[in-house]
Amino acid sequence: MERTFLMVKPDGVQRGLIGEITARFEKKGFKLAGAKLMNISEDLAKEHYGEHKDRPFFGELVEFITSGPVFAMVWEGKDVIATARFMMGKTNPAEAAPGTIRGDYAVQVSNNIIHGSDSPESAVREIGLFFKEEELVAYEKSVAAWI
Ligand code: 3AN
Repeated sequence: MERTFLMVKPDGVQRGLIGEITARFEKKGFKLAGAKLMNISEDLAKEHYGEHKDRPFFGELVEFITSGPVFAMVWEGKDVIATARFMMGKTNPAEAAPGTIRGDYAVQVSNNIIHGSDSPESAVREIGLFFKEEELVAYEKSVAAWI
């Protein structure tokens, strides 16, 4: 079963959107495998966003993501990587469709509420950066047969 790494960013936590966001993925039919509220160190932020290190907004990005707690999660399910990205909406909230998380709750690209892995390789890398294997929980969910 596919896994992805999703994270409610500091703006989402401050605005009280953890419940609203996790509810969307639960109701969609995905299975939560791990979750924690945590502060991101500067080193972890730089590693996580390594692909953007030469972009002009890198400093701002690291400052923002370390500015307060984030809610890190691992979700499982069929095509969860692409489907979660679709549910998040486009990176720039101004272009994110209504009904998507960014389309409904965000205004600017620098504060766009949620992060989600963009490929299977990123998902493995990001899950490994944020979670130890023993923090992920394997269990049966009885509704799975219906989805
Ligand atoms: P996504 O988060 O949708 O995968 P990426 O990987 O292109 O988008 O960008 C990573 C993060 O960098 C975004 N979530 C956003 O917070 C930030 N970002 C992207 N473009 C800009 C920009 N032009 N100005 C400020 N921050 C940006």
